[in-house]
Amino acid sequence: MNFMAMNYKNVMPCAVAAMLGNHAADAAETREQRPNVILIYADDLGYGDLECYGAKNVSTPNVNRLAGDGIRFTNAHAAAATSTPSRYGMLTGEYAWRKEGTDVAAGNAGMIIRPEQFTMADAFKSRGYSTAAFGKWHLGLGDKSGEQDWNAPLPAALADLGFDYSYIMAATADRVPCVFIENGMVANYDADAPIEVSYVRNFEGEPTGKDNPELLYNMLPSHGHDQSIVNGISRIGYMKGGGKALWKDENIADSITEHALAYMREHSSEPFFMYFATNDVHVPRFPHERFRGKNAMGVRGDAIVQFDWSVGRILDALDSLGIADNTLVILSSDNGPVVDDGYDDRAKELLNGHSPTGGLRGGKYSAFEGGTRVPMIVRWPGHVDKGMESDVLVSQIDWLSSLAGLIGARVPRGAAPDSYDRLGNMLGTDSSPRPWVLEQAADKTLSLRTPEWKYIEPSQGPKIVPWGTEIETGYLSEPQLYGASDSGELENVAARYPDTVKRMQEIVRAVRGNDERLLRQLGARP
Ligand code: NG6
Ligand code: CA
Repeated sequence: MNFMAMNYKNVMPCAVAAMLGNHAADAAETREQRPNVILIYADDLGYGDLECYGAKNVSTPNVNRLAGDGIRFTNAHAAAATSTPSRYGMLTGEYAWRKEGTDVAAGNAGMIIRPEQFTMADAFKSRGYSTAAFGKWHLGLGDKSGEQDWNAPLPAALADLGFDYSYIMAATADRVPCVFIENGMVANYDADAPIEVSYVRNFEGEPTGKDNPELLYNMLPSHGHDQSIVNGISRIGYMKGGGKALWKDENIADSITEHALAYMREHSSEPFFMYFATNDVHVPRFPHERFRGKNAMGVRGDAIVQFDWSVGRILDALDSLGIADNTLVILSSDNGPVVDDGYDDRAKELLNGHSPTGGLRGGKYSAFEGGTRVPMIVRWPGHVDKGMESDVLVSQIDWLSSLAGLIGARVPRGAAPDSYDRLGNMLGTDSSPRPWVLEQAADKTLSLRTPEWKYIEPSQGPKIVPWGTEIETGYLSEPQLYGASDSGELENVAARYPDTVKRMQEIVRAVRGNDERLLRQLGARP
């Protein structure tokens, strides 16, 4: 199959010609600019969960608008199939499997990216940008796991990673502490309700979902999630206190979005970088009442609509501030979708024919494509053509170096070792695919995808994600190879193409060993 010829569709031929013809000039021009950059990063939003990616039963007009004004990628990948390693890779340009302690983090994990590491935010700061992070963090806070004093400024937080301003959730909505952290301190701190957090034992006299199910007035767990109760929902981990600082689940999207809008208003006259990481559509799905009960798919559908609403608010703000043309917006997701992720929210029963992965096999956690192939949309009016679709192979691991390239930031030697400047792919000026992308499943099994193939290395884990999600892991004790046209990864052809398997294994070995020379020898340097 000729992928090069297929890379750009839905575009008038003259637009394609103009775009390709001006490639060099465009690149030179864009590299001298400092547009605002907004990363809209959804949580657990699947490849098939947006209307413009074929979602059933849900309309996402604001994301449609973004896609209509930019490029919609159909072969974009997160670096990992769960949040912490995916975000770690995206923000540092280093694969998470290279570093210990990057699995799904507890809410009291110490800060996983260390202050001395170079991050995407550092790149923007180095070029005079104002930088900010909103929403889901899930990369630890403070110096040491389990030793934070949540009642005082945390000794290590996002300011140490290049973010001037941050308003974040420490981990996930299903993990304590259930409070927002603003610039390294609990937001709306309530001195009458000091906060204590433990992932080891409960605090005396505090109810839990396990012992006090009668207190779960908002939602019941289906798996795990039976420890501390906040807002009638039990979570992972134990916490005490919080008082007025505790979030209300139905207001999380509003809080995150309003803080982001305030930041945009304040910084509209200087270049800014904003990492806008939504809680939607992660569990517990508890959208605001104004989105509730409207969707055939129940709360999971409502949460997708709420996500779309947040996107709309950001796009509207860009318009009303008059900065839309000078803002590069990237929208994507941290990993693939899951339906039952541990709360009894009827998401599975109510799918009504919708496929969150868009027909891909597996889902969140898994080595199959459903784990890591995600939506990705890029808009930059005047620089990226409108209404494009691209099947060029891209990975979030390259965002750091690509965006650094865009704004002329220098990446220090040794930093972001896995991130390559593929800006041309992102902006649609270069249709040559990355030779491969590497994906990490929940148990760190690696998969390698090239434009023609998908290889999954042998591993020993269970066939199905063990905690009730019903998701196929993709783990098998022998090598798996699927042709790109077999997008459902149904026919393992490894035995038929031993040379291809061997080559893919060599590439994985070269990447694992950080062996640039071998990569070059293999003709596989991105
Ligand atoms: C799992 C949780 C799941 C989710 C996930 C992390 C259970 C049974 N499951 O352990 O609900 O929180 O971790 O999701 O507790 S992620 O998107 O942040 O990686
Ligand atoms: Ca996630």
